[in-house]
Amino acid sequence: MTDAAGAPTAGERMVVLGRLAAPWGVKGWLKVHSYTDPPAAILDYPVWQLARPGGGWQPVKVVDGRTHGAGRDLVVALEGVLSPEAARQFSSRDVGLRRADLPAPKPGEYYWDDLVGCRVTTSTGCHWRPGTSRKSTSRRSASSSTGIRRFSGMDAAGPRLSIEVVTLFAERVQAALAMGVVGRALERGLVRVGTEDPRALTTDVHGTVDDRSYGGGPGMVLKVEPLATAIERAAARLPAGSPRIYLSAQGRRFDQATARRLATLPGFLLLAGRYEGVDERVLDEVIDEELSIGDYVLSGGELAALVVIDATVRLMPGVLGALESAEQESFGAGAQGSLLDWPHYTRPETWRGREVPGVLMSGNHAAIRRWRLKQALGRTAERRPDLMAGRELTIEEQRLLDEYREERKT
Ligand code: 9D3
Repeated sequence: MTDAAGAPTAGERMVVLGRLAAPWGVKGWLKVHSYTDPPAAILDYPVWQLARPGGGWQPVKVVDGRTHGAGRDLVVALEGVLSPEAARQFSSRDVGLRRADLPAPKPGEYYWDDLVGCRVTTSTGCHWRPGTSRKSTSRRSASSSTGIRRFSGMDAAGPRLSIEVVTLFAERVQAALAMGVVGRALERGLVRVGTEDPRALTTDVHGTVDDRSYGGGPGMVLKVEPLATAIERAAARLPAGSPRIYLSAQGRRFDQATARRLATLPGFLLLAGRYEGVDERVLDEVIDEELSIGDYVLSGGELAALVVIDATVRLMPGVLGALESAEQESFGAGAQGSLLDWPHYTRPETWRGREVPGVLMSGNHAAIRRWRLKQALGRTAERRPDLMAGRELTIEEQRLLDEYREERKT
């Protein structure tokens, strides 16, 4: 075991755990943006290595720390750093550890860093390559890489949700899924999304997937074959019983409750239509359910499929950080029905003569919570009375809503 308190020598493999941000408060604390999973796991290590601006690392002791807000941010006190001025010198510097100082992962768990450059195959046949892209804001030296992410379920579980999309635009669907929260879930192997393109199954030289509508009129209809074959091939890659869902303007409206239901399934198939639609007999024969994402006309089902996947995947355990999920439960996706969000502000304090509401600057957390709940209730009642209709208000909520309306009048 290396001496954690000593500075690493050149050439030792370093793993970046996070990045120090701005000074916080008056006692020399600093904000930290953590890359570990969960974010607070960075606090499990009492001594960090701090990247020097000119290269190299120096050890620093963490004497106190806790989570701050609902993202990957924490606040910490470093030994010997007692004023905001002292803390400022540490801003914007990476913190990390020697790879050798990290604990051995449990069986079936891997550090993301150790897999970079490898091709990973799970027992269920899902392939991907762990990459080095993570936070666009983090700069990395050649000797360090991406931050530690303990990856589990690789041999035993495999992806917990398997999705297939049947579409004429398979590559564009895959490209759109590579972004953001869903892209990360795919990268981590929590979810897999396969695609099947009916055009690839055609036998004629033109790759014909559509035909004229019986009865006449403009617009083409997706042909029975090769669509049915594509659906059945995609379905064969899913767990038995996975529902087959057709996205269409005639479907039942997709909502958060449907996303919650889909997130509990081991798999589902989405059929994205094009042209005027799909031959009705395919729907009768191989489709279980029809969903629409709202009352407007799209050019095809692909964007709707992406909406359904995004809303569903972010509800799966482990996809969002613990703090984001907790926030989601207390608001958006709660069982009592949802409220609209409250207003958000960041620096500067005054912008074009507009001030940040004073209560948010007060440091009075009880008052801030009340203000936010009041805004959420008031805005929901004003903008989405339909959401309020299904909601029982507590005495406090009713009082806050009355206050909101009273303040609006003046
Ligand atoms: C004759 C009317 N057609 C429009 C010119 C009907 C029509 C056909 C195909 C309307 C839309 C589409 C394509 N739409 C979808 O595939 C779709 C969709 C939508 O348009 N709105 C909301 N949700 C969805 S899910 C799939």
